Amino acid sequence: MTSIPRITWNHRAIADLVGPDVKFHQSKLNFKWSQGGDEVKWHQDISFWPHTNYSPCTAGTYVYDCTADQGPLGVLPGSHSGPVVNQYNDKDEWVGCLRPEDVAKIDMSKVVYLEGPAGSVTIHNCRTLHHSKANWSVIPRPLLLNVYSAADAMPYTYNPLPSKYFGAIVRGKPARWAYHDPRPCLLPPDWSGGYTSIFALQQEEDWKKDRPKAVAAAM
Ligand SMILES: O=C(O)CCC(=O)C(=O)O
Ligand SMILES: [Fe+2]
Repeated sequence: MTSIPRITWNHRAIADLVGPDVKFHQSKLNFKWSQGGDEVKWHQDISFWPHTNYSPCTAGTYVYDCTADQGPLGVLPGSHSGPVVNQYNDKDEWVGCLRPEDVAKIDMSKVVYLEGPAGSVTIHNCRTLHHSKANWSVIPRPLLLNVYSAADAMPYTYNPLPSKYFGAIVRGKPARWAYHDPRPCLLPPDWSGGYTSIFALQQEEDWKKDRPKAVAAAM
C-alpha cells in the first residue's frame, strides 16, 4: 500500500473539477476561535480575486473535527450557476458580503453545512454562495483554505494574499492561452495597499460605528 500526501489528493480532486492543469492561487488558515469565534457572512469568493474565468475553487481542510456547533462552512448548492452578487454596501463601500436584502432571498432549507472529522476536505466553486455561523462551542475550528484554478484562468487584480507559490502549477502544465468567460465580474477595491482578512472586512461597518467610542475610551 502507498500513502498519498493529502495535498496531492487535494490537487487530484481539483483536477477532477477544473481539468488536468491546476494552478495555485492563495492559502490561509481561518482560525475560528471557540466560545464566540466570528461568523463569516454570506458571500462569493470570486470578487475578492477576479480571474478571467470561473474555474477557481477553494479546498478547505478541517484541522480539527468540525461538528454543526463549531460553525462549519455552509454552502448553497447550485448557486455557482447564479449571478455574481453585489458585495458593496449602500454607501458604495466594499463589505465583502451580501446586502441584507440579498441574504433574505436565500432559501435556508437548501443550505448544506459541511461537517466532518479532522482532515475532511470541502471544495466550493468561486461563485458558490457560502457562509459560516459563529462558533459558540468550546472547541476552535481551524480551517485551512487553499485556492486553485484551471491553469488558463488569469487573475487580473492584485492578489490580496500573495506568496512565493502564487501562480505555481501544482498539476499538469502551464497554459499557453488564457480562457475568458464572457460573464462579468464585480471588482474588489485595489488591494495593493494591503489586505486584512475577511473577518475584519465584513465587520468593518460595526467597527466604524464603534470606533468613535473606542477612541474616546482610549483618551
Ligand atoms: O472560515 C470560514 O468559515 C469561511 C471562510 C471563507 O469563506 C473565506 O475566507 O472566503
Ligand atoms: Fe469564502
